[in-house]
Amino acid sequence: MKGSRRAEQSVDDLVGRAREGDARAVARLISLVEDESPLLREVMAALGTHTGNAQVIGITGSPGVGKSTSTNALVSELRKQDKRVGILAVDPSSPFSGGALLGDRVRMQDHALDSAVYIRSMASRGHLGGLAWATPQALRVLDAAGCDVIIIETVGVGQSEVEIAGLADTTVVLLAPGMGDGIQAAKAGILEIGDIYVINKADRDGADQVRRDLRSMLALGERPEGAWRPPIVKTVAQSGEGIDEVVAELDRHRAHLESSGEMERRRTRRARDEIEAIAVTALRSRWGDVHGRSELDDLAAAVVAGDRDAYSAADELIESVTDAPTR
Ligand SMILES: Nc1nc2c(ncn2[C@@H]2O[C@H](COP(=O)(O)OP(=O)(O)OP(=O)(O)O)[C@@H](O)[C@H]2O)c(=O)[nH]1
Ligand SMILES: [Mg+2]
Repeated sequence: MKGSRRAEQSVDDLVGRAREGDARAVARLISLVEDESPLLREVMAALGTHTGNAQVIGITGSPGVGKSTSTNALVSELRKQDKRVGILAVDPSSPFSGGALLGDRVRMQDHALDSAVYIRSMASRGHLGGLAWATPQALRVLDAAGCDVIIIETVGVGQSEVEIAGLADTTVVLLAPGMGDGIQAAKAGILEIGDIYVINKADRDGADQVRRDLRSMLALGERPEGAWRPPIVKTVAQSGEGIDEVVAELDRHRAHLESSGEMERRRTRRARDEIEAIAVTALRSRWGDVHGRSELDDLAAAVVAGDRDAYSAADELIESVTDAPTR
């Protein structure tokens, strides 16, 4: 009892400090997410009422296309507007945070000492629920911590791109000349997920060709009247050229989401996915315990003895697994 009260106090304290923008408290809370801590239930209950303000931007694209450099430049632009920014660099393929993402930190170091910018790398492989489970929880933490804008950067590896699109209000797809992106675009299904397309490395030859290819591919998809037409912006992330235009398009897209009711729909869909991911993860982790249970042995013995059938045994097992409260 005493222990749980202490845990409660520390959760309240952590949440309180995170809400004041204390970076260490934010870091601790996101670590609880990464560790799938049993305390998360309390954390989320405490955070619940303080979220829903942040604008969530997903940035995706092939490795090396310039996502981190663009994020760095975007943050500079957003800081001019005095916005608090959270950055989640998610590597869906790596079981470790840090490591492969170290380079990202280097490219974002313009903001390393800015207390209004919070940068965090997160790994999601190895998590039972993967990206779909961990990222929304981390988003809630950053949202509650007062971030006006949260940027999720992920390395584009097929499914993860689509998952990120599901988590963001606005998805920015980066392409660059000389990366064979024209073909990749069609393959990875990014033509469906981009709200804004950015052709980065416009200082290189071929940017206009990529733009033409992309424009004709986007034009092939039918869009209903009044629907958002994804703009294409050219940038040189290293020098910051074109980044102001990206920010303007982000604002325009946000306004569109709000006026069309799409924001509400996206957020509701997100909450639904989140609930589902939590529920499925909880069920799966409980299911993992079933193997070792004597109950299963007893049911098996009863089936072998002809005392009952396998279906009713399975029903009983499901009931016993789902009766316990969710952790
Ligand atoms: N010429 C040119 N190079 C750029 C531009 N933007 C980024 N780069 C370079 O491209 C390389 C990759 O940039 P990153 O920002 O790390 O790309 P990324 O998409 O985050 O890469 P991953 O996280 O590894 O997938 C770096 O060497 C950047 O300096 C640009 O606009 N023009
Ligand atoms: Mg990167």
